[in-house]
Amino acid sequence: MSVSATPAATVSVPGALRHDWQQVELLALFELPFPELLHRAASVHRQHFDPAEVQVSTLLSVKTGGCPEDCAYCPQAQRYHTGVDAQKLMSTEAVLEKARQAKAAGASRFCMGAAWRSPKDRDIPKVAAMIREVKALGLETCATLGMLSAPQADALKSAGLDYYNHNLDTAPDYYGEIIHTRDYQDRLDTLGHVRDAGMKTCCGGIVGMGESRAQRAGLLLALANLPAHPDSVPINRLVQVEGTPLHGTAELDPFEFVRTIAIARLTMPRSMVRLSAGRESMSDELQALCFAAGANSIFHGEKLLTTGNPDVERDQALFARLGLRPMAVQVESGTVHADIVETAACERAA
Ligand code: SAM
Ligand code: DTB
Ligand code: SF4
Repeated sequence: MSVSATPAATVSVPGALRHDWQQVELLALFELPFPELLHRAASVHRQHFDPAEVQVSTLLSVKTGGCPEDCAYCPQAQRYHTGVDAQKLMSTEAVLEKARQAKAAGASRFCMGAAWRSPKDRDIPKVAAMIREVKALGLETCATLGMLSAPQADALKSAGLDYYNHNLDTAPDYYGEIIHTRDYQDRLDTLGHVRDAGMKTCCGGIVGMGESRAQRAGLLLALANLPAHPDSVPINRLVQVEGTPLHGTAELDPFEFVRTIAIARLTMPRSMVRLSAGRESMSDELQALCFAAGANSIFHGEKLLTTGNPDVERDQALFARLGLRPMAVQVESGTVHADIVETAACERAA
């Protein structure tokens, strides 16, 4: 099959910002020969970013486990027996200590996650205090706390929150297989409140949950056709946790994962595409293919929320081997460089 046999994939101007993607176009991209898809994604990546730079975020679970929702992938849902114990919201001082460590270890963005369906109004001042103090360290701030009302979004913005993470998780037509305790529109509403409050959005999903290729395209379509492309797009590969309904799901073909990254890059050219959960079980070669396909962000540090992530030494070695460096960020107090970078540079020089 020649490349020109897929006209829908060739007519669009590469790299242009569009919000009118069609399912047929995304499917045509998925069907491109792998080298052609990578070439297109890598070309678009270079129009907007330095392909040697990777944005580095650190995650902290500030409120773990005991969640009332039924997300079929999630180790923190109370109803599944996964061995994750419910804990209370951490103190601001304990969060700050972790944020200082994350900064020293090279993170430029610190993301605080809570296993809530949505925060209670009485939680907001506590989270706002964390946000204010983490930001005062010179880190970009991100939070993921579940559904937000418009006033809650405004309050978090006033505390200095830069990003709010809220994922669509999967395609609209697969969503009902995964979550029953909130609907797709609830997620779109929260994202609307976050945008209206003036915060940046971090929004992506999970692949490898048994969805079809058309449904992976449907997730990317829903993300790319949001009123504004998310500033960050985390693409998670399912971390299978014993006790969750999705434990035992057939593994996604790694090349299909790379295709998903490439099409996220092509359809949301200016967004940070984050190689998110699931990296621990990826080979260095698979991660390298993802960076070549346009991924330019990672979670750094040995833990995600409750599950593992590559250890710091492995990431430093990978950055050094691939010639990647952490992306600098502009914060009010100046430019911050992540030092996974410096370590990698030192190792190269040695
Ligand atoms: N409770 C809040 C919510 O659901 O919005 C915030 C935390 S929740 C853990 C954040 C995201 O983590 C989920 O939307 C999902 O995309 C991702 N996630 C959770 N468990 C995962 C798993 N086992 N594998 C991959 N991603 C996962
Ligand atoms: C996102 O999309 N992935 C991160 C972050 N946003 C909050 C969470 C991944 C969680 C993986 C399972 C765990 O560690 O509990
Ligand atoms: Fe709760 Fe979030 Fe896990 Fe769903 S993904 S069960 S809302 S912590």
